[in-house]
Order: sequence, then C-alpha cells, then structure tokens
Amino acid sequence: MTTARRRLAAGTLTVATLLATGATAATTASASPVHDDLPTVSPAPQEMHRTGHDLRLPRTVDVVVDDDTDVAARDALAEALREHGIRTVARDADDRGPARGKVRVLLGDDSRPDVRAALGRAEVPDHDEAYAVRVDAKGARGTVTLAGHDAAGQYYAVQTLEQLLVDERHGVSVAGATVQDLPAMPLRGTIEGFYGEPWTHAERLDQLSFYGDVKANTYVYAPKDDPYHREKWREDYPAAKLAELTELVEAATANHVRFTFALSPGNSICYSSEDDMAALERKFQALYDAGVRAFSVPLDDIDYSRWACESDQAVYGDPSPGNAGEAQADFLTRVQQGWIETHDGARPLQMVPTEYYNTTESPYKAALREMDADVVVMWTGNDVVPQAISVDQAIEADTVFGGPTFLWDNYPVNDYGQTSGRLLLAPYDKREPGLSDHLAGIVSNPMNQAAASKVAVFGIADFAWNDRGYDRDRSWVEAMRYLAGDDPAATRALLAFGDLNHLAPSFGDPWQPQAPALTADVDAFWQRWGAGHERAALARLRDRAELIAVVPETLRSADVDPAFVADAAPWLDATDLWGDALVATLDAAEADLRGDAETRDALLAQADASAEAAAQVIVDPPDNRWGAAPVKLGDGVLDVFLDDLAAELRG
Ligand code: LOG
Repeated sequence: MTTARRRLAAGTLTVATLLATGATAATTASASPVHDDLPTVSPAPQEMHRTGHDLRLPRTVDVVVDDDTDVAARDALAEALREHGIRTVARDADDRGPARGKVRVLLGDDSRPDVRAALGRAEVPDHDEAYAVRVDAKGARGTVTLAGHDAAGQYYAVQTLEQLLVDERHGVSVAGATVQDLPAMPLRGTIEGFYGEPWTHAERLDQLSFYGDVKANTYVYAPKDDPYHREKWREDYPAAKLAELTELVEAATANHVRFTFALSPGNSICYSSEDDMAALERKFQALYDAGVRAFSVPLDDIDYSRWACESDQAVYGDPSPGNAGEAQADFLTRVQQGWIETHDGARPLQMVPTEYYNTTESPYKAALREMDADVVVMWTGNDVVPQAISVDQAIEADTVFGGPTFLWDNYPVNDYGQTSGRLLLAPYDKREPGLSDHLAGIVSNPMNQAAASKVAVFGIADFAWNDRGYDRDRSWVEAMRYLAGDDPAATRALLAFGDLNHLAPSFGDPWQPQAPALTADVDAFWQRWGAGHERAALARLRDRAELIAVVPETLRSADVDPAFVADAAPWLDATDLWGDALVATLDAAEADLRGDAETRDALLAQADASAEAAAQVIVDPPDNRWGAAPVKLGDGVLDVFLDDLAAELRG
C-alpha cells in the first residue's frame, strides 16, 4: 500500500561537501551547518544547543508515559527506536518503583511533574504545537525528555529526537542537545489543488506520513479533477470513495495532519439558493461524520461575470465582480456562522477568492472584506506563479483581503503549459524571511507526481516552520538525504539530478534558473579552455559528467524512496542518455588534444546519437494535463554545451 516510511536520520554528511555537487559555487560558501556539531534537524528548530555529552542508548530503554501522552507520539517513538535496534518498555509516570533501565525517555505534556522537573532550565514555549527536548547524560545513565505544549508538540518532539539519533560503530547515541521549538506559521503543508489525474490513494497515504516527518500539519483535499469536488459538488460521494476518504482522515490524524476537505461549487452554485446551501452542508456533514474538522470552499478559476440562477440576479443585481464578491461573502459568512460554528471542533472555514492572484484593490475584494472575519482567505502571491513573495506583498494582501492570508503557493505544481515535460526539483526559494509575521500559513500546490514533489514540499515545510532560519541550500541537501535514506552516494546523485531539473517556470519568465551547478562548471570549463588549460578544463568537468552518467544507476540501486524513483523514471532515462553524450564529448575533446582525429570524430558521432536519443525520450504519464511531451532536462545548458564543444572540436 504505502511505500516504506522514509527516515530523517541524523546526517553524516555536511552541507558543504554535498553542495558542491548540486548547487552553485557561489552558494556553497554561505552554507554551513548552523548547530555546531549537532546533527542537522529539519525543519530547522528555533533553538537548539549542545548542552552535554551524547547519551549512549542501551538495548532497552524505559519510556515513561501517562494517560495524556499522545498515542501517535508514543507509537512514533517506539518505531523510531526499534529501527535502531532498541526495545522500549512502557512505564507509568505514577509508578514510583525503582528505575529498571539505565536510560529513561519521558514523553508527555509539559505540565506533568516528572517531565517538568527533568526539563531543568529548558522550557516548552507557550505556543500551539511547541515542544522541548532535553538530553541529559550522566555516564552510562541518562534521561531524554520529550515535552509537548500539546499532543502535536509531543509528536514533534519525537520527530526531532529521531534526527538526534546517531548510529555509531558500537551502538546508538542521542546527541547531547537541548531543543526549544515552535512553528512560526500555524498552517503548513500542501493543497492537492492541481488539474489532471488526482493522486492515488496510496500516494496520499505516503504523503501523509511524509508530512508527519517534516512537521507539516495541513493537507487540503482539492483535486480539480475529482468530479465530486467540483463539477458534481452537490452529489454524495459513492460509499467506496467515502470509505477511502475516511481512511485518509485517519492516516492524517495519526500523523498530526489536518485533513481539510474542500468543496468547489463556483461553476454552478446559486448563492441565494437554500437548496444549494443545504447541498453544501450535506456534503460537509458526510465528511464531518468521517472525522474531518477543517473545511474549505475554493472559488478560484470560475467565471464571476455571470450568475448561475435568476434569483442571484434578483438579489444581487447585474453580474459584476463586485456583486459576485457580495454573493460569495454572504454565502461563506452563512457557512461559517451557521455550519462551522455549530460543529464541535470545526476549524475556521478557509476559502480561495476568485481574484486570488494579486493585491490590487477592486470592487470584488472590497465586497469580500465584508465576509465573517474568521474565514481564512487564500492568496497565491502576486501572480498565479509569482517570481518571488515579499513581506510587503503579504502586508498588502492582509490589507486588501482583510486579515492574515493563507498562501497557496503554486510550486512545484506542473499542470500548466510552461511546465510541459518538466519535473520541478529546485529548492523552495525567493520567499522573504519575516513572512510568518503576516501569513496564516503556507501550503504547496504540488506536482501530479506526488513523491517527486517531496523535494519542494520538504523546503516549504521547513520555511513555514522557521522562515527566519530557513537556508535553501541546507534544506535542499536535507530533502535529498531524506529521500536517499541517508546514503551519501544517492544523496549526491539526487543533488546532481535536482540540478538538471532546477528550472521553475512561471506564466512569464522562469523564476528559478536551469542547472545552476552545471552552468557554473561549464563557465569554469570555458574559462580554462580559453586560457589554454584544456586538459585542466576537461579534468574538472569530467567529475560532473561522470556523476551525471551514473545518476540513474545510483538511484535505482540504492535505498532511495521507490515512489520518487518511479515518478522520475522518464527523466532518469533521459539523464542516462545525456550523461553518455557528455562523457563521449569530453572523450572526443581528449582525443582531439592527442591529435587523434579519427577517434574524436567517432566519439562525436556517438555523442550525437546519444543526445538525439535523449531528445526523443517522451514523458507520457497518464496524469499530466499537458499529455505526451519530450522530457526537458538541463535544457539550455547541457544541450548548448555539447553543441558548443562539438563545434569547437570540429573547427
Ligand atoms: C489554479 C490551480 C492550478 C494553478 C497552476 C489556483 C488558486 N488555482 O490559474 O488549480 O494548479 O493555477 O496551473 C490555477 O492557483 N489557476
């Protein structure tokens, strides 16, 4: 069903050594691990320090819990330790008997007396989802305290502990850290909001467990091509589909993720119709009964220059954006006040405005501001796919939409024409630190390829947790290490592969460049070559050529997330061929330097054939809207370099 749960184990690789393979030379210098000699934890904690020696774990540890201990946190802790070969024995916090084992792990609410005492001077911040971890080693004995402000905080303490476990030759240790941590943004995660084949049930289950790993708490279910979400919004889900959704809600809860159900009635709704209100409430009720406590009404990509019924014309007047805003505001205020507020535990309603892509004042937005202030309004930045998002823009959005907005970030979604043939693997970038002061949260709209989206989503979860501590390079390396199951060679291969899939398009110019690391290497090549150091030029570029050439084999043979490898299959096939073309071209250059024209020409012909075959690799997943398309990989960099060098050699 789901693929194996990936682990964020303690890293053995540093950013600096890895980035050389994936990122530009310019960014390498600035990337250093922030927390001295402690393992890297993602999302980056607000505060983490070494406060003592590492604690060696015996084969069995006592886990001290009480009735308020979060069950998901407890399960996650037992599983994490089991994966390192350590058995756990549950002990009740009230049990005053003598300590049996050498190491105790206290897991629970920060109000528990034993937890509070063991925390010493460390404190759990007074904030939703906050937690603290303290590792206290006294020789071979010790205590690990995992304290949460609430159940989610306990769960996140465990996620952090897992990354503090260090496998050593003779056993497992916990790094001697104290962590005090909280999320900068309340809502973090994804919105499955793209066009094209929705994710499969198995993909969604895999995602939910991944979100738990990266402390993301939100999954908005809004697939444009689920007919019951949009076109047939009034109709009940068939029983089998509802059973599937129920299973997702349970999986979400087990990972401290809020399954958020979205219904998108905007193409046919009659805002003034009691029947339509009843239809929406019936649909929400079915999901509420399945355990859902968060709801959304996206009204993006609808025509607001016409009414769907005569009664809207009678109530609101001629169709216009301003009148549409008024009708939407009335309707959603009624949903918030009449339904959400009468349903126990339901969170404030979320909505996507029809003008979601700018902060320009308009009659529509003015009317929408009259909506109940508790309704959370989404916004995609200034543009559907913005070049960047600044704090000033978020402040404008707050003003024009009437409250902190919830960012629907259209990255790495690849359902629009400019993304045809592309996998979007660049790190999350160009969002200004400080956005957490003005946003309710961020969700990524991901790719049709669920597992391949993890690279970007990892960064988004990291940024949303701690925008001021976010480092795109570190986060990117950590994302790849996570997917690689901590395997150094596979991590390097993923970074090189990510570099070739780095271009992030928009509806205008790309907002992230293609292959920055390869570009830097190619520039350096031509500099050396132009200065007459041809052999040095070739030797340096050969390292990258050989790295690229083995990417597919490395990723397919290592313990890399199999769903990622499956998603990336056509791009890996193309990498194989482009890698061959690059190596053959460099070999041709060497033959040329030796004066062996015959070998040179044979190798250039071989490179041509590989490049031609690479250009013919088609991605034809059934799930992308753009249909069959040639795979784009390193385009504008790798192909251009091969042409340029071949032209140089052929004179
Ligand atoms: C859609 C979204 C789509 C995305 C990219 C929003 C709010 N809505 O232009 O479903 O995946 O652009 O194509 C959109 O972004 N409309």
